[in-house]
Amino acid sequence: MNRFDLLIVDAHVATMERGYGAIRDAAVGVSGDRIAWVGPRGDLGSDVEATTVLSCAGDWLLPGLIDCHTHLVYAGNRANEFERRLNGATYADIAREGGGIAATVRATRAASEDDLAQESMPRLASLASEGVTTVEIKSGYGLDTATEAKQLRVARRLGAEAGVDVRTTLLAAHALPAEYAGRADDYIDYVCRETIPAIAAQGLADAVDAFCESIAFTRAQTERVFRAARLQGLPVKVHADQLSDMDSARLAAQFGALSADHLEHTSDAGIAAMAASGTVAVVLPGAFYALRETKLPPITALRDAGVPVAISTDCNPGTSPVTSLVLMVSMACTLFRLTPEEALRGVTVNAARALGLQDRGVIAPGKRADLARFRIAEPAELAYRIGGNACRGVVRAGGVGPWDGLWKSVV
Ligand code: DI6
Ligand code: FE
Repeated sequence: MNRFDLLIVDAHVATMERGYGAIRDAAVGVSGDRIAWVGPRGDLGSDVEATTVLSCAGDWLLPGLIDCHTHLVYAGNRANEFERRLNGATYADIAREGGGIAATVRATRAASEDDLAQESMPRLASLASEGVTTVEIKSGYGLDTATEAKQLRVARRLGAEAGVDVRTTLLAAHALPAEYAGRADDYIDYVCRETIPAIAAQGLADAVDAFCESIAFTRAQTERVFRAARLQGLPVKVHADQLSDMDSARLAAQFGALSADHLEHTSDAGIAAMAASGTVAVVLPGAFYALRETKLPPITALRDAGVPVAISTDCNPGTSPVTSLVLMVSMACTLFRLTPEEALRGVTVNAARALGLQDRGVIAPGKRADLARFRIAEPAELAYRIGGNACRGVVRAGGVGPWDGLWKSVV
């Protein structure tokens, strides 16, 4: 007798275990917050009982989607800068004039925790409505310990309120705050001696990140941040080689980083080092698009080296004001030439890996029961569509979220 708390039938399943891992006319059994069974419906037999049975009405079930890189907790917006960039100003010009990240820092420092939560919740809700069940949220718009902590608390709170599993990342090394103008090493001292230990002591961060770039922090400063994170037992990530080759992907690999993100200017040496360390490459089509970048991330070299590739929204007010992960799947195929299979693995199994999570990203026995239901004829359709929302239901850690159509029965 197979006994489940939840049984989902009339479904096609893409397990993402190998390739798509497609099983047509499948069923998924859930016990507690874990997947207990997945396979062809016929293999389940008739000797089965379930507290709740849900029909997918012929839709596809994928692992709950994972957005592994966002900055979605912030105040204000920067539409004015986007207009200025279209009129010829560069991102770096605007940053040098005290705009850019600094503008969002001013607004975020001034906002109360409630205001920050209220402004940011629609961004998380938009991702959740698309079948996203895990989201990484970075700080980085406070640039002082108190405001970084405020951002991270709001991130955790939003997750609890939206029923989405939020992983938090401390990104105090995002930009140089005005009060440290011309004193970047002093600021990094402060981040390493005060901010990282204080945030770690409060248990507010699951990882530490840094922006290693000519308009942000040097390779040596980034290395100091990594060492301070390691002292607190926190894994690291880096915004690497986005606007120039800072050799920061190789630095990330040297520290066994979970991921190196952006990578438009990463060298072959950086890619080889990532392949050796198992560091995941996170590519960000939204920032590439909004900055009207022309240098593509080295997808072929990453693929040939066997580096796992993940995709995310990089949701932020400056370079990627987007709250659709599925649109990023489409753009990663069209702009970066990932295959639809690679792109969907980029928001499931590889995205989980970029967050150091082994318990999700695939549909397999023992894994967290995060599932997303899509009204599509085949998995590639999620990459083929531009816009629109094909999600028809989610299950989060075994709990049924919004679900289209009738519950089949309660027995
Ligand atoms: N790289 C980016 O593209 C964002 N942060 C980073 O390190 C930009 C963030 C912003 O402009 O607000
Ligand atoms: Fe980012």
